[in-house]
Amino acid sequence: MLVLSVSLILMAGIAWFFVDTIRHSHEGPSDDVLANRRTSAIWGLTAFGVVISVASLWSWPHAVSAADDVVTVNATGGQWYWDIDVEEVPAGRTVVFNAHTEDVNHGLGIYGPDGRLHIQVQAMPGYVNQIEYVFDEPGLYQVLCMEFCGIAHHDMIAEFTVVAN
Ligand SMILES: [Cu+2]
Repeated sequence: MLVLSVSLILMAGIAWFFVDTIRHSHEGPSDDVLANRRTSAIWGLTAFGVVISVASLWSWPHAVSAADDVVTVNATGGQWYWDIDVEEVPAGRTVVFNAHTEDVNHGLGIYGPDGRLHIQVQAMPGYVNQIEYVFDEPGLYQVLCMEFCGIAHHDMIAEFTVVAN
């Protein structure tokens, strides 16, 4: 909702700029006022873009916790399986998933006992993508593939259990 609101406000601002420019385009050749207005608009938008970029990217990249109580799970995808190196993870503790594949791109998606998607991360050959999560609800979780990767894409199902801590 916030993203939509900000997008609509920015689009309205850009639309106003275009309408205003078209309105003033009938006033004959460009004069100092119009040139100043353009210069101000360009510098204003540039400064605004820099502020928005810095503010929105400030917290990246997310540091993955290095604390001792972090549980690490290695999840390797392939056509067509998930190889998850744990069967149980504790609830209430940070779990770091190392997502990797042995062939093509896959998408690591983790669904809870209620069928809700909790987290997802792209799994790519040649990279280890990390995502961390704290499971609050014990139960059986499923790992599915979120990236169509071939004829048996739907068979990429693995499971692990979140146990009460
Ligand atoms: Cu896949």
